[in-house]
Amino acid sequence: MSSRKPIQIAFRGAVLLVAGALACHAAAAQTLKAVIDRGALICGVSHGLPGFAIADANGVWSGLDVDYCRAVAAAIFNDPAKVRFTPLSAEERFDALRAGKVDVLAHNSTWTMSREAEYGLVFVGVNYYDGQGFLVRKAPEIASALELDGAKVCVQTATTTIDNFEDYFRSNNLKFEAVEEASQDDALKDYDAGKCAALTSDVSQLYALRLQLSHPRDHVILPDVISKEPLGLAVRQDDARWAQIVKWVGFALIDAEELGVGSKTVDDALKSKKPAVRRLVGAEGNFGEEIGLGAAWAANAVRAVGNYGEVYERNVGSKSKLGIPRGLNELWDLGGIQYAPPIR
Ligand SMILES: N[C@@H](CCC(=O)N[C@@H](CS)C(=O)NCC(=O)O)C(=O)O
Repeated sequence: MSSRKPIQIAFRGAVLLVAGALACHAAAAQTLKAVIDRGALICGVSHGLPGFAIADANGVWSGLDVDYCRAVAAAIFNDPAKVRFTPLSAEERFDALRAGKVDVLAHNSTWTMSREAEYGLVFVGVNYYDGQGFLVRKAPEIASALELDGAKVCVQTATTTIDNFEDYFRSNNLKFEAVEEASQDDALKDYDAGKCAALTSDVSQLYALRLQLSHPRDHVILPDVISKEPLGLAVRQDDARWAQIVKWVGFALIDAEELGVGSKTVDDALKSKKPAVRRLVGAEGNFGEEIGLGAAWAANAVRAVGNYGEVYERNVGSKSKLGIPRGLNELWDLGGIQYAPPIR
């Protein structure tokens, strides 16, 4: 039996508790170090959604989410190839992030309050402002989702999609039957096989999914947008420094577009006399160092993937098969809502 007095034992216990808490905190704040030690960022992405994250036959990934992962890798390593992609289902994505299987989640995920609260994560910006819509077979009698009364609708589970869709039909007093699948592929197959009158999903996904149908031209996306789907990257809540890094890489891509700095002009920008450009590319100030990176963090990210406009156009915009107009994702000073705080 211990001969120590209770007060000594209590003191020792308190010291251990404090030490434990500090150790925990230190461990949590180590994502950047873990990434550097590993020599690669691990990014959780979708299984395969054209425009956002998809691997080709050689295993080379592309997409808007993929480019954000590459931009973070470039900001850290000056090498956009230092990233490993972990495909995750909609159901497993947030648990995988919480469990530390990925450093960042870039999975066409909608920023919602409950996802932050329940999964201990934080969204660090919006890389695509989306909304939910409906894909239907072209038919003169269906011009709006309000005409889908009594319809069977194909939908993927474990998404915001299914909740929005039920809210919309109920609030408009419409009857519906949800044909649910755990994967988007199966929901698409059901729709293509004629099991449903409509497929509902984020509008950007509908553009991508339509291309995979047997006869894409026979289908239209209805004009109704029934929800707000701000899609963004998420990280764990317990590493504020890491959240800052991923957040500011995203902001840098948007600021770069606003300042007219792109993948082809970033080296000229190093010689610019404009203060905001000089701060962005690291010619003035020590913004990169302040978040644990090098001075060229943003210049390296932009050189690797381009500014936000380039990333958008290449993956989902006019230069891609999807051809989605910029719309809400245009910069704030050009009529959209993409807006990044200044680097200063
Ligand atoms: N933005 C919505 C919808 C996301 C969504 O539908 N994701 C699908 C389409 S990529 C997905 O992750 N599918 C992959 C899978 O479940 O395996 C959300 O965050 O819930």
